[in-house]
Amino acid sequence: EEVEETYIMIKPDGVQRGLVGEIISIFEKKGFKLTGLKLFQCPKELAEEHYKDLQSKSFFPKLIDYITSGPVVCMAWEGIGVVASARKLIGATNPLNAEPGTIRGDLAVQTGRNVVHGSDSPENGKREIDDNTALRLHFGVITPSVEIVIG
Ligand code: DAT
Ligand code: MG
Repeated sequence: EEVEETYIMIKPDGVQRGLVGEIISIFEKKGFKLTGLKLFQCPKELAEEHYKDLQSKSFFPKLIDYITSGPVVCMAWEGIGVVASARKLIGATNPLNAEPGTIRGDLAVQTGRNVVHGSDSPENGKREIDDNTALRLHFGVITPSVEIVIG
């Protein structure tokens, strides 16, 4: 049980449907720590880099069109076991297979409109937040946590 970071992205449909607050709230209530947040129009090249593992899939062009179709909310969340836990909170890739109580299970129907992305491993979490030069450049806003000391 290690402190990890995961990259969570609310996809264009989630932003357009006004689900940003609800989705952020799920991770906040679980107890994870928000360490970075940005509303961002993803350029095509960055979307292709983000999903490069899926390059050979037939749905790849549609996936890129979808992700670049409107602003996304890019977030970094930190906590013990946050990568796997966030994947559980998000639910299965196909929302019709996602359990009720999960984000995709409750809020989505189509795989191609599944509202939210979450890193699938601590390594990819790190890559998606830190190691990817383009993402870091655009994400840019990750700030060290601020400690408020009273008294
Ligand atoms: P996940 O987002 O659950 O990690 P993934 O990494 O396998 O799933 O795929 C990334 C995204 O690509 C997924 O959220 C939606 C899209 N996608 C995956 N499989 C698909 C398919 N069979 N048809 C259409 N879109 C698909
Ligand atoms: Mg994935």
